Amino acid sequence: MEQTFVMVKPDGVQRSLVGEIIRRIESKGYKLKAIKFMIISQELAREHYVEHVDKAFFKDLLSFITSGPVVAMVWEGEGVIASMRLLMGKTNPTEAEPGTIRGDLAVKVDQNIIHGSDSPEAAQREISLFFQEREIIDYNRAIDRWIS
Ligand code: IDP
Ligand code: MG
Repeated sequence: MEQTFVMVKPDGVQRSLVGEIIRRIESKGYKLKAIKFMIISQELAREHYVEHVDKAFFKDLLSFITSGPVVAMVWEGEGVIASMRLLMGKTNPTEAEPGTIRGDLAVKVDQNIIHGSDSPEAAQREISLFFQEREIIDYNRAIDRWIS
């Protein structure tokens, strides 16, 4: 079953939106596989955002993402990688549709409260950056037969 990496960024934690964000993903029907409350190191931040190393905003992005605790998670379900991107909404919250997490809860592109992997390759890479295999939990839910 497909898995993706999701993170409530430091602004989401500071704004007490962790529960609201998890509620939306849970309500959709996806299954929580791993979760960690942590402060990201400079090294991990660089590695996570390596695709943006040449961007003008890279330095600010690193200081932002390391500025406070985040909630790192693995979520599982059918089509979860692309679907999570839809639930999140566009990168720039001013362009994100109402009904999406960013569309409903954020305003600025550099404070857009949530990260989600953008492809199967990114999902695999990011999951293994943040989690060891033994931290990803296999379990059954009684409701799974109503969802997948
Ligand atoms: P994504 O988070 O929707 O995948 P990316 O293009 O991968 O968006 O960019 C990573 C993060 O970098 C964004 O979520 C946002 O926080 C930040 N970012 C992207 N573009 C800009 C920008 O133009 N100015 C400042 N920060 C940006
Ligand atoms: Mg991205």
